[in-house]
Amino acid sequence: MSDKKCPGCGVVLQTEAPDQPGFYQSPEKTGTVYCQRCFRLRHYGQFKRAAGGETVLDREIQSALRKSDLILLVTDLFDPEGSMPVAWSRLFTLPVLVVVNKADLLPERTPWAEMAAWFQALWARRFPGAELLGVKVVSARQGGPERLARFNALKKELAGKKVTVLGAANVGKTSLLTSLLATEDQKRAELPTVSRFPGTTLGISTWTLSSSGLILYDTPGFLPGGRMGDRFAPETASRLLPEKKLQVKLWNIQPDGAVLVGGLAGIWNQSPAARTLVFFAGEKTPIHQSRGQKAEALLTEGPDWLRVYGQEERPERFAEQFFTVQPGEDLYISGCGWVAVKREAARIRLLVPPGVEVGTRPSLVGRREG
Ligand SMILES: Nc1nc2c(ncn2[C@@H]2O[C@H](COP(=O)(O)OP(=O)(O)OP(=O)(O)O)[C@@H](O)[C@H]2O)c(=O)[nH]1
Ligand SMILES: [Mg+2]
Repeated sequence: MSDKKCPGCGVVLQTEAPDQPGFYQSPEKTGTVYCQRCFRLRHYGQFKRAAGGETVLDREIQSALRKSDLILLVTDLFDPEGSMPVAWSRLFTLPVLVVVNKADLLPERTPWAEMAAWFQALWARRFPGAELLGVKVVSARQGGPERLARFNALKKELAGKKVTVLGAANVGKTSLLTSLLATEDQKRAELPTVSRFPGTTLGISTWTLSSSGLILYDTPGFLPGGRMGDRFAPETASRLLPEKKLQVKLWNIQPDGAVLVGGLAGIWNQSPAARTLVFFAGEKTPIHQSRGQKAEALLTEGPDWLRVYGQEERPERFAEQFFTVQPGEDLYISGCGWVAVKREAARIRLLVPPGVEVGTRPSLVGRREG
């Protein structure tokens, strides 16, 4: 068997087992060969979840880390906590450059630079012992001349280094790598596969940017488990993520008023008076106002117009938690969105499927209006 890898997903190509990763059909084919799974994903948007090989993955990642000078940790602006889980401190055996991706999702007037300080503070809270080289805010989706300038600057900063690109699934590691490759003059016949589904990249692939002597190892994303999408099928996970913009709704919620998010989260105002709350979610996630018991019944029932999950994925139960959220703070629901509280502190009752990470934090956007 050859050890040639699929340039799309990084697994070793093979012609024997059609249901295993790396399978391709035309052994006589020369030039660029993608595996069948990448071919179908690239051409028809059809995604097949690959059986997990976590131990192999861990071993491969450790071997990439041993060859590297630094880690480029890709994080998702939409889900800072979900893309920086505390358990990852064991991986940070090298200096880490944090790249905050998907900055294009920010509301127009929000300066990108604010995000760097915000993520740096989150890093300090989560990984106090690890070495942080800096925080860069980028968008692999951004167009125009600014994009090239940003990625050229990043490339320059990494010049001559060997870098492992790490992060949670779907944060845009491969998109970022592709953006760096696009700064090179020479056009490549082979490019890695990017998709809206978590679990696209399956093995480690090595990419060299010869103009700057930069070597990048792209890696498969981890499923941290605390993100809402990690608990559902890839289609549902993908539907929860904003693609082009954040959905933002500012509402005055009466006492016992509730807001339901995608049939997956219920947020009740349990303060003695109305509260101004701002809801942030992906643009495909329905956000619906309701009240008291009726809201709870709707959440459990999950009618078609409310739910983002598939019929067979209905959560068996929801866990109840209570929070007092101060003005200038968010209540975040990892991988699903967040609620910002304005003017007065709000007492909130929250229902989400068990295991989803939730908590309060300094507001991510619009702090000065708080
Ligand atoms: N809005 C927005 N979407 C992005 C950006 N970068 C990547 N995406 C989208 O995020 C999704 C995941 O991108 P990938 O590059 O495949 O993510 P990954 O981290 O390599 O994912 P795995 O290989 O599954 O670990 C795709 O739908 C991308 O188009 C960005 O800067 N902005
Ligand atoms: Mg990838």
